[in-house]
Amino acid sequence: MQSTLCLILGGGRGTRLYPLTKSRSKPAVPVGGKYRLIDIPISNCINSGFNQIYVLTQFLSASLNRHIANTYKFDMFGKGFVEILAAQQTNESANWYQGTADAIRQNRQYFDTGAYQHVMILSGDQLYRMDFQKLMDTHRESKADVTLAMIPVPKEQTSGFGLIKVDSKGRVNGFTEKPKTDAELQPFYIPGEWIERQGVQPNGRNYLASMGIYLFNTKTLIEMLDFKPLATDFGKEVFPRHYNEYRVQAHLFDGYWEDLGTIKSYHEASLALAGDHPPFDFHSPDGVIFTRMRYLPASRIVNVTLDRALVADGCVILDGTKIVNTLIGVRSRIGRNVVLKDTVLIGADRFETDAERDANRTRGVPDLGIGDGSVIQNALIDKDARIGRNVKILNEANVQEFDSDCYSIRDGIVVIPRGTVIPDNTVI
Ligand code: ADQ
Ligand code: ADP
Repeated sequence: MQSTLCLILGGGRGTRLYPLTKSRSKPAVPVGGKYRLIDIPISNCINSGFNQIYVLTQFLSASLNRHIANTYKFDMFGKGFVEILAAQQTNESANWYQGTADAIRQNRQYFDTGAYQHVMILSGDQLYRMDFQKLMDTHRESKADVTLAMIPVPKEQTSGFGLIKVDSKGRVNGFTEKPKTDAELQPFYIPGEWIERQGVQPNGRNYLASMGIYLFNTKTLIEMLDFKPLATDFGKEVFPRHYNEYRVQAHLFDGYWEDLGTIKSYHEASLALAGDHPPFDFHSPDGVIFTRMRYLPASRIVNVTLDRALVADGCVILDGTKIVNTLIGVRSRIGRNVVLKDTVLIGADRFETDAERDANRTRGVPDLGIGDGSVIQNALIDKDARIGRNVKILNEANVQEFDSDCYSIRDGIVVIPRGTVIPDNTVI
């Protein structure tokens, strides 16, 4: 009875990533030009030797199902499986998942079987590469009931995380979720020497933030989930309640780890992939990130200036275009004399034929992709958008938040939702 079940939290309502989550569940959100968010934690599990995986999501989406079914095939991974568990009305419950602990509790039938000694709970919206065997080593060596993966962060970044206090051996003796004031934060200061003793350079990072990655003994998980009043959330309730009576251990991680849960963090982390020495490297030889094979042709790039660009498969980029610090997703078609700067282009689901493009002309509809002469800066263009000719997306008024049928603005980033048509000469 040594096996470990991995449960990936695929996302609540996904409101912070809206409008990327307008027509898809969070795990299905594209990332890195050709992957989906869910590929990251699943690949980490598989690369760490954990291949029994459920993805918990709020609604069944055909595209997520298809992606998982086509990518993670049984015969590739031995006795493993990757399956989706969508919140649904059952005899026991008529509710959507109310929070992380509730989502896990509603699926206890899958781990409360006697077959799994450990349950590893992961978030579905983070970009990182981690060997979970090391987490397991810490868990075993410290004989913990539950082990939390922690990353050192500086004070400025503490407000979005669960923070811990630890004793000299790394046993957790304090937990607070998203402290709001300095007074709340103060007891969670960790001396640099403690962090250094764990083999990690603190570099001014004196707080330990929970990465939302938890390794439980199954028995402990069940006890904590059954504890009354029933907890909805791990960070808000389960850990603050139980760190005292159980052996809760911290496992330190010191690699790149970024939460992609908001438009701003998604945009920033995506653009970082296009830079020199990207902090997360899809080209790394260890830890392949899996995704669905698409059999796309290589990209055709005519007379184009590219400076810090990540270009996925199947793109066509035409004459006179200039691309700076930009991520270009699968099947993107970019016209002539276009300027793209600090922009994430998610791509398209299909290629248009010449005949379809002729028909677009007759109907006065722009082609799929970006039309000639358009200038786009600091934007996020979702799949299958049709951006006309000479469109300007510059947000010159520097609007921070806005919503309309055609576009949204989040933290100053203009987001064009999936399938939107932006007519020629539009200025945003
Ligand atoms: P948050 O990221 O704010 O903090 P939360 O919204 O609970 O936490 O999300 C954790 C993960 O669970 C995300 O992947 C999210 O998409 C998913 N999730 C949330 N609600 C869900 C639901 N109802 N059904 C299915 N999945 C759901 C948490 C911890 C902090 C920690 C940060 C690290 O609470 O302590 O520091 O994660 O990012
Ligand atoms: P993405 O992963 O970016 O959505 P895919 O390459 O998976 O793109 O799919 C491209 C298009 O083909 C999408 O419109 C998708 O819905 C469709 N598609 C992919 N696989 C299938 C399938 N097995 N059956 C039907 N449609 C599919």
